[in-house]
Amino acid sequence: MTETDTAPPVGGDLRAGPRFRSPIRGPWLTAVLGVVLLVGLPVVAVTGLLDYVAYGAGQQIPAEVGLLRPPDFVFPLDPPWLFRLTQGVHVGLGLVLIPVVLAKLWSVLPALFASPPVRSAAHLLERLSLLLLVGSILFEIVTGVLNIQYDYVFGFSFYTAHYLGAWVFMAAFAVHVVLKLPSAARALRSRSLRTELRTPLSRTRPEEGGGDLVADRPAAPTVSRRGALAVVGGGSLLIGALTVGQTVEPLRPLAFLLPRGRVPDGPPGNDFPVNRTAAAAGIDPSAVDPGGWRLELTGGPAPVLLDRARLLAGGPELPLHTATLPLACVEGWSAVRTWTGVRLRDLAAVAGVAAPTAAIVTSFDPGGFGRAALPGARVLHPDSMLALHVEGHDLSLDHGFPARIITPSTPGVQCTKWVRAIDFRTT
Ligand SMILES: Nc1nc2c(c(=O)[nH]1)N[C@H]1C(S)=C(S)[C@@H](COP(=O)(O)O)O[C@H]1N2
Ligand SMILES: [Mo]
Repeated sequence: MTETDTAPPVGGDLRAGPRFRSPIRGPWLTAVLGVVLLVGLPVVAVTGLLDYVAYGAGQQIPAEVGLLRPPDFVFPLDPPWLFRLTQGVHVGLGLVLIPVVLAKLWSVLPALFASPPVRSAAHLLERLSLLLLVGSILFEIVTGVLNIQYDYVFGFSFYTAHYLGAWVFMAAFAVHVVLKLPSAARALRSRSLRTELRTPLSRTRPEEGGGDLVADRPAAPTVSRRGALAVVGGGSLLIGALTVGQTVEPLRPLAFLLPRGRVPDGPPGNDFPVNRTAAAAGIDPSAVDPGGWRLELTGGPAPVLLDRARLLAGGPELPLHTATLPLACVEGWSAVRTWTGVRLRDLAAVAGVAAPTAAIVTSFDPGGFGRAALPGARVLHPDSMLALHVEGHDLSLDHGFPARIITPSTPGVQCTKWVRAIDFRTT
C-alpha cells in the first residue's frame, strides 16, 4: 500500500486521511528529536545573544528594539578567542541543527493540521504558541543562512530582524517546553532508544497509544526508526563537515558554505578570507599609497598626522607590538594570525588623550563597514592595535593596507580596514 492509493475520506479529518500515514510517526520519535533541540537550541540562542552584546557595544546594533536592547556591557576581551568561540558555535550549531528542526516539523505535521483546529481556549493558546514557534524558527533559519551567504535580499536590517525573531522564538520555545515536557517524558519512556537502534525495517511497527501524531490507518513502513534517525543525523554530520573548515583552517577547503574565498591565496601571510575586497569597497589605491597616506589622530589638543614610516619606526612612544589574535567574522569564519602594529592606547597618548572612553575609527571605505566605534576597554587593552603587518608581511590591499584595527575577542566587522583616522573620545 502506498500513501495515496486510498480515496480521501469525506468530511475532512486529515489525521485519518491519506496524507499522514507514516507508521514511524508518533510521540516517541517526536520526543527524541525534541530532546536534541531542547539541548541544542538554547545554546544557539545564548551564543547568538552574546554575539549581539559583543557587536552592539558602541554600535547601536540592533537598532531601536526598546526594552529588548541587549545589556550594554563590554564583551570580555580575555580570552581573545571568546568571540570566535561564541560566533562559531552560534553559526555552526545553528546550521547543524537544521536537519533536526526539519525532521521535528515533519514528525508533528499531523498535529499542525489536526481538526477541529481549535478544541478549547487552552488548545487555541497552544496552537498560537506553535504558530509563533514554527514561524520564528523558520524565520531565524532563513535569515541566518542568507546572512552567512552575504545575501541581503530582504528589505530590512538583518541584525534587527534576526534579533527580534530570536525573542519571539525564545518566548514560544519556553511555552512549548513547559506544555510538552510531561508528554515528551512519557513518550521517551514508552520505547527504548537502544532497542529502536537494533530494530530493522522488517520489525518496525507503528507506535501505540493514538493521539494526534499516530496515523489511524498506518501504511506499511518504508524506513525504520533507526533509519530515519540515521538520515537526520547524517544530514547534520554532513553540514557539520562542510562547516568546521570555517573555523579549523586545515579543513577550509571543505567549507563549502563559506561563500567567498574558500581557499584564499593571498600574498604571504594574507591567505585568509576577504569579505569585501578593496575594489568592492571602492578604495582608491592612490588614497592609501604610503607616499601620501597619513593617519589622522584627533580628540586631543590638536590633530596629529603620522605616516606609515613613523608608525613602523618603533621607539619608546610608539613601540611596535606583536600579538596572535583571531579575526572572527559574524558571518561564520575565523582565522588566527600574528599581527604587528602600534597599540591603540599608545596612539591615544600620542594624540594627547590620556584616558579615552571610546574611539571612532573611520576608513576610506565610503559605505558599508567603513566606520566603527570601539568602547574604551577595547581601546586600552594591551593587545588592541592598529596593525600594519600580518605574519611578518605587509597587509595586502584587500586586508586593509596600509593599516587596520585588530582587537581581542571582537567581531570582525569592527576590525576596520584602510584606516584613515581615529578620533579618541573622553565622554
Ligand atoms: N573599511 C572596512 N573595514 C572592514 C570591512 C569593510 O567592509 N570595510 N569589513 C569588515 C568585516 S565584516 C570583516 S569580517 C573583516 C574582514 O576582514 P578581511 O577582509 O581582512 O578578512 O573586515 C572588517 N573591516
Ligand atoms: Mo564580517
